[in-house]
Amino acid sequence: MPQLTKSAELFELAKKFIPGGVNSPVRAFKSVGGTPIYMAKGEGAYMTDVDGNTYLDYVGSWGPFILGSMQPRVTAAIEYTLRNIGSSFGTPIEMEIEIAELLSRIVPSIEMVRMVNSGTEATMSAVRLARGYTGRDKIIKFEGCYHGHGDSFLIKAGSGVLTLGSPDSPGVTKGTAADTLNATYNDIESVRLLVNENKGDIAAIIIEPVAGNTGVIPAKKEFLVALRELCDQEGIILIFDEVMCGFRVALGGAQELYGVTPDLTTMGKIIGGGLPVGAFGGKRQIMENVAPLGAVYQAGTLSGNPLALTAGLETLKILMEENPYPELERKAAFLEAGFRENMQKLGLNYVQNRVGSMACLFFTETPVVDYKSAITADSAKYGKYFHSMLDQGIYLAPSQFEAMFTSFVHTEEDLEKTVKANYNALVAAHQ
Ligand code: HOZ
Repeated sequence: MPQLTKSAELFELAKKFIPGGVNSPVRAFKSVGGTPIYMAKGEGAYMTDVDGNTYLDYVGSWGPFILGSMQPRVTAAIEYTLRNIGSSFGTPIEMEIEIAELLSRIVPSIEMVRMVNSGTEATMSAVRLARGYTGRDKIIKFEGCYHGHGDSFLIKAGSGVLTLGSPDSPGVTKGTAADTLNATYNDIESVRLLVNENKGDIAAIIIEPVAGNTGVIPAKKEFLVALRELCDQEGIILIFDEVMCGFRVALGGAQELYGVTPDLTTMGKIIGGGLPVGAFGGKRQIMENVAPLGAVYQAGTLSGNPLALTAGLETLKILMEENPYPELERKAAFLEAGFRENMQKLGLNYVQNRVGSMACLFFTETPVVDYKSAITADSAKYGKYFHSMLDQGIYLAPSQFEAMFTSFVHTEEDLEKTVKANYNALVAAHQ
């Protein structure tokens, strides 16, 4: 069991100056109990905390580290840019064209793209663009999907708000809440109903095509196809939020995997290679409405800064050159099979959802296809499971409703260790 003396001291100090002691809520460990662990160093698939304990990392900075932390080529490229180019100019730079061209080559829906600084900025901007383009106000999202912390999205949202058990946030105006309609994931009739009740008023439907913030919930292909058709019929902009699943479930994201092309796509995480980045892009006809070409305003002091672009570009180049996806699938499937075998031995039958290297073990026997089925999972059991894994040196997301990310640098030995730890943690969860 790790000694966490220094982490505990730092958390006490942090609470004096930072709300809840953290800069993003889930990492506060509120739903799993205990106090957060302060990390001192990350390398490959491992993190070491301030007390000197080392953990096998399945959070990967919440998604970006598909190639592991401090990937040597990415680190060298960042270092080169910092020493030879600079950290920010606030002017156009050539690298912006390189990444825009690359993204338009990789992601099926993208013809034009705008770089921003986070996934939240990307989704807020994409929805504003959809509203500006269509002249309509309302949007449809899905219960339990999380699209960052923009006001429009904090209605029945997933991720931290679901983890803390308050999926609606104070501070969102009644007007904004009224413009956000919530449908049921994987249920096209629930979407049709809202569209018919709000005929001609819906600007956009935004969805995580692999939901990753209510645990992991794959969309059914026929559901995405039906969404596409409905949007075409009704003149609604279909937005895929691929901040989490983009470049993760396939190089071209969920849209490549499912063969369904949205009008706009939001991106982040992997395309920042561990530095803060987001992007939104899509059909030229729509993107041409973004300022200064069009009237829909969007801007950012650090947007397109060379450091973040370098990290993203190098990550994308490695993904293109090495095609880690079959290997990632094999590794994540090994974990899934190992966990299933452990559960069989223990007479347990919990649900595992997985798309490529995004996975979730839900502490429920109810198939998880949407928000309502996801919240049948027993968070208290997950908390015990989480702490037992942690005691065995494995760092999972401190919430039942987040994804477990396997990376390219998890070794056979790491995976075997994880399967063994899973057995012990399943036992611990039931004591
Ligand atoms: N809410 C994000 C994960 N889905 C990030 C959480 C964090 O960085 O603490």
